[in-house]
Amino acid sequence: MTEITAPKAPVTSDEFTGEIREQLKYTQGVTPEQATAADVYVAAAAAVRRHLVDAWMKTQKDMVSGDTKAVGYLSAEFLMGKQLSNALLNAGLTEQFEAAVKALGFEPQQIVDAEYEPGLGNGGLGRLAACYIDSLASIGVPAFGYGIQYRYGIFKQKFDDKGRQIETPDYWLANEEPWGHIDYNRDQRVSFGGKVVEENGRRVWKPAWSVRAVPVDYMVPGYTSQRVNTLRLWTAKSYDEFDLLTFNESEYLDAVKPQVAAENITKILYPEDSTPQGKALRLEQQYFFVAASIHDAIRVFYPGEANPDLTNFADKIVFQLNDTHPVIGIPELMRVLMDEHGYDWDTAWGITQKTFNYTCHTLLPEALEVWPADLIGELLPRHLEIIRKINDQFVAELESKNVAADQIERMRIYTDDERPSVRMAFLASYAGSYVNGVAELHSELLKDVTLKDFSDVYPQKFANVTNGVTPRRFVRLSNPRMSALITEGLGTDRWISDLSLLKGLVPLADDAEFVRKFADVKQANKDAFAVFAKSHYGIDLDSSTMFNTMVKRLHEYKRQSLKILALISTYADIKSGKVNVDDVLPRTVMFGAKSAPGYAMAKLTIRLINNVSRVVNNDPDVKGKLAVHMLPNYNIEMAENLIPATDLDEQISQAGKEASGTGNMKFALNGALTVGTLDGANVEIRQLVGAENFFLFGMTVDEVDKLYAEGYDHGGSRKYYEADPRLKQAVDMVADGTFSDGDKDVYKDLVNDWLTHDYFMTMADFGAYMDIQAEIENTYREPAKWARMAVLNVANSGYFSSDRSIEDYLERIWHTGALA
Ligand code: 26W
Repeated sequence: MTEITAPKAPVTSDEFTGEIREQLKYTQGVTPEQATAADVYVAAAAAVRRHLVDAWMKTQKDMVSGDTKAVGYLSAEFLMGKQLSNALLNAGLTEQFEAAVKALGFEPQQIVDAEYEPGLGNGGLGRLAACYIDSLASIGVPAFGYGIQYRYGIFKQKFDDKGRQIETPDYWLANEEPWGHIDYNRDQRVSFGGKVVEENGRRVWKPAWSVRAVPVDYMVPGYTSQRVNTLRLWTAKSYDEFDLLTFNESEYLDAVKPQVAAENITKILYPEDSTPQGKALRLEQQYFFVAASIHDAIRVFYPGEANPDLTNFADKIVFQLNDTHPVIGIPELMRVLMDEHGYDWDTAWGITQKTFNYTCHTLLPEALEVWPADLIGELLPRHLEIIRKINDQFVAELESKNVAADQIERMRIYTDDERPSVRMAFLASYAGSYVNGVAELHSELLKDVTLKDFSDVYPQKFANVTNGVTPRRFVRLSNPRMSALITEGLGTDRWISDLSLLKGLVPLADDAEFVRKFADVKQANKDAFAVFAKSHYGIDLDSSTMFNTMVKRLHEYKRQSLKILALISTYADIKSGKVNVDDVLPRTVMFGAKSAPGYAMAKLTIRLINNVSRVVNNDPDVKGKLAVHMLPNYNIEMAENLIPATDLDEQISQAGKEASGTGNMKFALNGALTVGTLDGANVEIRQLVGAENFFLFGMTVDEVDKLYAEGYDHGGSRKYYEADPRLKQAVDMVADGTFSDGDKDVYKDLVNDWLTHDYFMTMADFGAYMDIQAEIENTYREPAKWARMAVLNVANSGYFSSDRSIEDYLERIWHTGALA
């Protein structure tokens, strides 16, 4: 007998149909006959929301009245994906919904498709935040996600006739958005500019202009926990004319200009991923949401108190800083405690240190935000004073610990050169209680390299929490066929809230019948994706070929170039007859990747992939053997459809560059095998699923360092090009115009980089990458063996649930837990 723990329906199908009809009639004003799929979507969303309200209110009440510390997850990005299916699952209303929409004359998929995906994040960091708030709610930890409701999310990606990326605006709020509730009655004032004056021996900030921060609240329902948390995204509104008149004459003109532009603060998500822009507007965004959130937390936890005792603030809420983007919250809390609540420096410092922790999500030094001090001084003069004082205190502390002068110089939060700047990662590392990396290797490298000076002085601050992904969205919802098989195999569906139970599938890897069913599920998912690809992208996929996927942001360190060069090489070998076409394993290679709009090399790589795709897919010589597609606009919906349909996943970053990766976890959990380097969480995936069930290739971090030391990036790559005819041929084909109608200029920057610089060592790892392909193909030719390996990947990947990550945060960093 199968144990079912999924939430039970609170109402019958007929009752739920009635609730949707009520919404249609009384809120939307349409009859069921008039209702379109979009109407029914809005009505269903409102109806399911009503079922979550009681648990939402109870969670808030218990959070404030109880003594369980809450978590405030401060993040500039929350990449949530569509909400309806997740809300229905957690409310126990999926079947009722399906029956209801059929009764109204629709197919469930039509209604789900009517939702527009919000894109309020760039990639891994934003999606991780979304997984974490799902897990916090599912475990029952009281929590707020605090962020920004951008009016334009990540751009929509199209390709022009030359294969170039075209960005178009993502106006996701063009139609009714039924999930967010804008709460004008819980607004906050956020101020900027002006100056700091001395009044009665105190420093007093006289800002020049203010913005109204209005919260938009999203319910975050837990799975089977009866808890519903809040995602509070702030939107900027300008105050009215009356408010402007309170400024004195001389400041009026200065005041009015930004006031008019106030709403621009939350207008757009910066599409930059890993290279900070240093733009004033971005700092405004960061301060805007963090200042509003800190004031909001005080309002929530000290309701109605004019003079709250904030000495216990860190017992009420702990703030997790999701990368450096919210780090300006540190001087803000200091300012609030001192200037608004009258605490002295030391008391404020003690509270602040206990309240904040910092997660670093990168290893690229250029991705660590550094703000020019004069910019901070212009926008936030009081904060700059506080930062400088923190720096002075820090330097004094280091001196008292006898830290060497040159090390102190390297560690300064406020640099003392001719153009002083503020290093946000250093500020966070000093001011917070804990600093964590996002995978074991990454945390080690943070300690040994990126933040070595800090870990030497403050070793007890450094922790690891390996990333995770929510099994609700990325297994249960995205892969219903495999989920049903897992539940059948385990005899329970409890794995959805305790993913370590997947271990129970290990013995089934030796059960031929189970493995066959597993392979059938994969095939059905591939067939379904072919249908999806036809309707969404107009392309024909052959689902009898191996589906080989590489989806992630386009970045040189992730090495999409390595994959495309390998592909070109295979193509050339088939064309030249070097390999017999009958010996080629049929493959469909799919890429999905957005490039930052200003990242020339990444954009050129997209153009190359599109043109390789054009040439290969139109070449009758390789038909049925090799197909390449660059799928446009990679987003959560595409991930949910493509990952369960993938046989082979590419995680081929240069060792020591990918902090963790989370796509890698989603693929392993959905029964794809990984070809990957020893980087980020690949290391842990390989350890857990077993080296024999993972296709490892390429240099290690130490080998990479050794090559750099030999001067690789100053001409070292050419040696590899000269030595390996496969590599030479592939590079030459890009250079000679094979993929640009004979135009040798199009890819010359790319080719030139490969041959003279190649910072991420694509050339050096090419040989190893080609060699592993033979092993991959031989394994794939034994379907039962491949499927068995895939089963073992699923069975041993339970560790990568974001529930486990959150448990680790609770134990190692937050020191709190679930509500009673
Ligand atoms: C504006 C500058 C900027 C923007 C974004 C700097 C840095 C970032 C992020 C840290 C980039 C990011 O998304 N990092 C990814 O975080 C994931 C979640 O921890 C990891 O799995 C990825 O390895 C890491 O690249």
